[in-house]
Amino acid sequence: MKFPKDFLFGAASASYQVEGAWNEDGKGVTNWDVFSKIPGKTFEGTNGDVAVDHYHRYKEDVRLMAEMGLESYRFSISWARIIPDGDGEINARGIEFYNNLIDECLKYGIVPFVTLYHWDLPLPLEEDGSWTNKRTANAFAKYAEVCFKAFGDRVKHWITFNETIVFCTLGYLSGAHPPGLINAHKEYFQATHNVFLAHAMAVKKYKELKQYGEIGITHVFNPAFSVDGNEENLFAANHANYYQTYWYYDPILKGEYPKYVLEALEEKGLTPNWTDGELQLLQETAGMNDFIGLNYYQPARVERIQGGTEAIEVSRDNSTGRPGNPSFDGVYRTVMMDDKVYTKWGWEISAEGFLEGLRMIKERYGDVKLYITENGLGDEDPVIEDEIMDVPRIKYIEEHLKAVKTAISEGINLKGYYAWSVIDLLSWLNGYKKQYGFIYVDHHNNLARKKKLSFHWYKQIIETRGEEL
Ligand code: BGP
Repeated sequence: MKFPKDFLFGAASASYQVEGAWNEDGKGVTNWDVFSKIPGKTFEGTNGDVAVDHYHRYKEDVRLMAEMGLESYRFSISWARIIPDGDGEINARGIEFYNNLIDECLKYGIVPFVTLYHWDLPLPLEEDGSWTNKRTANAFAKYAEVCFKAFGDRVKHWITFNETIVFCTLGYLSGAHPPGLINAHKEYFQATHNVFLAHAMAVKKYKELKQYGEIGITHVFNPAFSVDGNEENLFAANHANYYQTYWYYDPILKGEYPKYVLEALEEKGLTPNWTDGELQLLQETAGMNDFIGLNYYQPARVERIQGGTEAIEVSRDNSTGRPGNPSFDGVYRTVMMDDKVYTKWGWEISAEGFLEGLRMIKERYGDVKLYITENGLGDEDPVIEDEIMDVPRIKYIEEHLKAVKTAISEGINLKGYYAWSVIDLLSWLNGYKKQYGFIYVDHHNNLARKKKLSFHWYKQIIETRGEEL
């Protein structure tokens, strides 16, 4: 079977991780411009000041994407390029950069799939309470409108937010991302609500503008499975799904929060500060979402914690996705299992978990349109006689694309796949050491680009529309 004609084969990036040019052409300073420079926060003190210089080399990069046969490029807009202080004047040079990037994609027939927020927040908003302040949500809605009006004639696929769970969990529970708070439970839930609110406002505005494209949100897709058939562990996995998945997906797709979590928050005094009008807006806009984007890297293997709350021990290292952390409420812990396979960074490799999770999504949310907006292997790529032989990446993507194919044949409404990442880029907490791209960037030779083995492989997959998978 070939993949359906309307299925998009893509790859992704994010502004802070590729662009560089952090203080050029009127761009405002962001939370990450500051946070990454706090000693100890990032791997070997890496930051995105230069990143892989996509800002200046986007033409070369898009040309390589075209050569690979890429059908769609998912990238994010840096809010601070468009509105430098987050909530004020528009910067024409910022608009110009993204106009150029979009036009460059379209020149080759590459469909731009645009994320409005991939974690780089203008500093004045960060300093004014970040996502715990409703001002940030309102400012986001205005920024989104500016983007729809500037780019919406050519951009027909919009993602409001990337992975709310990550920037809120790392920002308010483990302190590994800005604003760097630890165990701030109340702020954590407040921030998530304010993001959903901002999303709802942007979706409503987009529909009012009648641009006839599609809009949705991208969430982490981290389905939780019990380590065994033990009742306590099964309970723990269900609990994890409520907090890690349904809390995020329900307000978007069902327009309301899951009661199971709401009741616990009420009891603990953690209910976000919200108005009836806001809750109504979530209801009103739920049906307007055209799709949901899933970023899948690994499932969660979960066991019940016996004997009360475990303190979260906080470090950069245990915030990088490796299992082993207790949940914030001390109910469960994620674990590594002897019979599973892991990447060098301890992320489980499981295409089966992916497929099972997709079935879970269909069961709970019906036929909602899905895109896999990220999936890929972080590795230190093997170099053999100057060639980047990233065979493990090929294998990883191959297995996951097969799962996508099976899902489609089962009637799951999946319309595209975006590998993370199109090019090697800055990993937020792991520097340049952890590679994901089809295109290699040589940090010892003026950031020169080079095609990896996976580049040729993905080209072939796209050309044959995955027939042999
Ligand atoms: C996702 C983010 C990406 C990217 C990816 C890989 O959570 O959306 O921006 O960073 O994970 O993560 P890492 O670089 O930590 O391996």
